[in-house]
Amino acid sequence: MPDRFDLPADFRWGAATAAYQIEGAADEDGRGPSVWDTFAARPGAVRDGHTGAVACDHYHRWPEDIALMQGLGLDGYRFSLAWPRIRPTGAGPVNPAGLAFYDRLVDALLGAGITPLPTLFHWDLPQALEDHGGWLNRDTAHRFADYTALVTDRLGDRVPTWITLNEPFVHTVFGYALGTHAPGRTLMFEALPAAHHQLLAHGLAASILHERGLEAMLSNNLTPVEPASQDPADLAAASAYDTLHNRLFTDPVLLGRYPDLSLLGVPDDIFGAVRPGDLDLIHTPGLDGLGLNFYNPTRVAAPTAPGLPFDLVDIPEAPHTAFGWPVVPDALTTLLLHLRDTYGKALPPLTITENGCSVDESTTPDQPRIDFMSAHLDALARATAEGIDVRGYYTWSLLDNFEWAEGYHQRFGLVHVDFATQHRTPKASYTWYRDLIAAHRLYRAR
Ligand code: IFM
Repeated sequence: MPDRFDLPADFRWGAATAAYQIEGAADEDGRGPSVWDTFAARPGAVRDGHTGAVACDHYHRWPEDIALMQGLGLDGYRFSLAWPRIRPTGAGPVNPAGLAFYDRLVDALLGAGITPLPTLFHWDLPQALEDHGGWLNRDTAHRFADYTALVTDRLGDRVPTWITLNEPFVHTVFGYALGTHAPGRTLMFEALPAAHHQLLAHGLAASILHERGLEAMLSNNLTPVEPASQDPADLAAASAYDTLHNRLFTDPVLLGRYPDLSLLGVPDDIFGAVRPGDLDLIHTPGLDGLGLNFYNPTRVAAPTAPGLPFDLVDIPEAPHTAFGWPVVPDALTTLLLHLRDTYGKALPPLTITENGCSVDESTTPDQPRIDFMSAHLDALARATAEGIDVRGYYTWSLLDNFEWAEGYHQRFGLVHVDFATQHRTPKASYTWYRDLIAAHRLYRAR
């Protein structure tokens, strides 16, 4: 049975973070407010009133964090750029200090032999754009294109590959449909224009990247969906959920069309958001790589109450992470085989741009994270042995950080952060990952 040592010789080992989750320095050097600053200030929005105002103070401590990456022997580092640090109102003047921060970071990464893999948007929309409707406003897609152009003018000479958006599914559903993330809108299916406008933003940005000779990727949270039973009602519910979570975002980009949205009771033109030519703008630039953020599969049953066309149910036979997410490593192999079977030649090379788990370190040592990562990497190797082109693995996350509505309560890092002192302490999983990276290099070089 193939295992992680059978991953390809040129496989890229990485770690991932995101700006609002680690940078802090929310009011420094001209950064503008983001939707997450506003949301986190709302009483009850984030557990225990935590905010990203200081987070891991990475804005000041990045040299120490790059040294930690070097200690791991990483090939690549995935991080995100804070749009409100670079263009504080999303559309107005550029903030030179913001651009200069990322310029220094990129140079230092390259100096350390680590390839930067930036994400342009990881949920921290400038608040000024949200005040005009955020992703419900088509204009935001054009502002994103402007921002892509100005950032790549500055960094494109040193950074060859860019991820446009992180997890548009999660941002749409948690941020605009359910209101558990910023900007806290509760529009249910009427949130879906926000999905379309993000996809349009991706397409416009991908064209700009290609015009500059750069590569464009898109990262989404994908999940294999399993029906709770073979009952036709459960099968229909699973199909509806698969449409919402996976196909709504992947089909337009890879196939140039939306799936059948009538399963969700949503009109084909997504409440008038889809205009003639939009699907070409989304699809035609093509993708140089699809980023998969994988955490767990989803079991779905027929709805038990009016409202949504599905119920999400637990997978009780699986172990669970501290966050309560089921741990099913084989589901990663299933997902990768399913993507190949569904998209065939339209599927670009894949990269795991996030995978990891939170561990309750007050009661448990770090072993569950090591078990999680090793089992998922073995599952990945079983897919690459079947011929699926997976180029790299970026674990979530380098550091414990601000876990959105959970504040600092979920620890996903390979490095422990004491949020009172900002002291960083590598965990057992850090040493394990470092040794795995070194051993894989040696093994493949034989
Ligand atoms: O912390 C998040 C990240 O920002 C996006 N993907 C999932 C992670 C864990 O919830």
